[in-house]
Amino acid sequence: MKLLILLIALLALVPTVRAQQIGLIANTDGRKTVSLNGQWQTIIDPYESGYYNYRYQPSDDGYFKNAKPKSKSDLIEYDFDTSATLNVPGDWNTQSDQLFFYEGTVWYKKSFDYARQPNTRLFVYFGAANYLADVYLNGEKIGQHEGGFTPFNFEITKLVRDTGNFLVVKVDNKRRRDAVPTLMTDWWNYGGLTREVKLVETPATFVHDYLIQLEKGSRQHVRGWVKLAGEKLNQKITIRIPEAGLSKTFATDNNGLAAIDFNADLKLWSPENPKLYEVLIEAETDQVRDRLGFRTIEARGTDILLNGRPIFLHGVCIHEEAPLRGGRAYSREDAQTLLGWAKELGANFVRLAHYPHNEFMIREADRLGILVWSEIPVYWTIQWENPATLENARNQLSEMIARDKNRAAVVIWSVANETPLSDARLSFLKNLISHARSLDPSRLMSAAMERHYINDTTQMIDDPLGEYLDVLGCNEYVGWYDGLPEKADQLEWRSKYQKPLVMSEFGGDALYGQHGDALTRWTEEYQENIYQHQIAMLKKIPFLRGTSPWILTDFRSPRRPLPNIQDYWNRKGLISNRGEKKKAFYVLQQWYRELHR
Ligand code: GCB
Repeated sequence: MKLLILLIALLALVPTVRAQQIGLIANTDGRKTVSLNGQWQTIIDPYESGYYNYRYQPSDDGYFKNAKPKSKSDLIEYDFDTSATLNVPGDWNTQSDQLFFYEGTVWYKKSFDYARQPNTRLFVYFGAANYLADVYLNGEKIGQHEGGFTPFNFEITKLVRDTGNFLVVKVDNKRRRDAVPTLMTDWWNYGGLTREVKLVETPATFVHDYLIQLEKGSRQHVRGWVKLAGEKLNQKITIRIPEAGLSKTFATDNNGLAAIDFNADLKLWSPENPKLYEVLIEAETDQVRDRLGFRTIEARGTDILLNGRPIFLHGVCIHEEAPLRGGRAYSREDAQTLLGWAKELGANFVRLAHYPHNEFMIREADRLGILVWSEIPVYWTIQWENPATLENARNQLSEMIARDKNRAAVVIWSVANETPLSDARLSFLKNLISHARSLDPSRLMSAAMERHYINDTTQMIDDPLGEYLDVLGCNEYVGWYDGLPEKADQLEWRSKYQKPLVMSEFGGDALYGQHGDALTRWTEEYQENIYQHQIAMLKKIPFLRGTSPWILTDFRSPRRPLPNIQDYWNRKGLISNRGEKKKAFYVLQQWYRELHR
């Protein structure tokens, strides 16, 4: 009896099984996965009653318990199983009229069975949840994630059961002053589980992450690392590139880390020939495969060099909005349509604004040979002095780089868009830049900076941030917010820095089908006029090495209410939200065709 009491007392001391957390698993594509996409049961919870009790304390009995009445007298005021459903992936705003402008909490629930094999580990992986996600499995909290555009995963090995699992996610897209982005943006705050959700199975010790790429400036030397996670950290790692007849073996250290270093004669990836090699990363207990391109990217003087040769980035900005269907883009087909239009425009480059886009975009860009600028939503007026805001931005940057660092298409990481000058801002952004460089020493760093007039006809680029960047980015709206289109004709651009400039935004609004003379706002002719004068001006900037006008397609914005013209759309698209090409599209296309020759 005493023994029994002792045993019960001991058991009470054992903490409840808590799920472990591990950083992002690289390349879940190359693994055994089970999709949790499809309809999820959802509860709209504007007061967060499923999370807080009436004293506004976190409740032990929240909706994450997925409770059911045990008797006919039991009182339970929610029921996932009879609630409405939403499709995952997908924003909630475009799936239900009552959620169109909604900003708050929605609870999602999905049930699943999973017979886990011995010696395997299981993770639940989210492509993205905007903005704050609290994740529970079988009534237990497994983690929280902040940031609406980057992937995350939680381990559920110990909590998962063969049958009857319920995964509950509280997704909250309320804007916050201290968040990244902050309260004010010029894009729709689409909420929800906006990207795919899946279970990822791995061996007990597995290839957690890797970086395999050409060393900066070298066209033969492949350098990188492979990292194992698990108990058996000392292993042999073989990197194989069958098509190149390559097989190289390395050993991991006690932390499971192996340095990769070998010479290879590989066809280089470029927009003209986006060559991808199948690469196998084989450990003793695991193997993953990936398709990798090999290329170098450098900035020298005012030039951008791809594979050692100067290149002009002729591109366009894109928001992650689904063409034709509307709402957040999330699928390979969405990526193919958007990047297909960019190709038709003659682009070899896209700026994916203003946050990391879904992985299909990057993978398709890799396949199509389109160079990518990828950025985090450090936009306008972030809280520069708030250490938690900095930590949040650093984390979003880490997650963006963790997911996409092996993609040849990505050549530029950008840390900020149009942020106002101050010492606090500079030290915040310097911190992000050195963080990115420590995670990925090979890519170019940029930001859309501030610039100003030193007289009526001279624009000066001397933002102190420029000193820390490899590529200068500038947004300008001469002809739209800044004078009339002709103003561009007299404009001269100067820079304090001997560095390449990408004009990362310019343009103006036009409603497709609205016609008039070239000085009537909102007409296709006005927009066309802007592009004509802009192109003439851009051609005269000696240090210009790229352009990404604003923007490929019209996109939703709560800041754009003008009836019958905007109707909550930013109309700066070269293509309308219905896929119709405006006149300016053809003006730009013609210039890009000339550049291509
Ligand atoms: C900008 C912003 C972009 C806006 C655009 C506009 O400078 O970077 O997010 O949507 O201007 O249309 O005003």
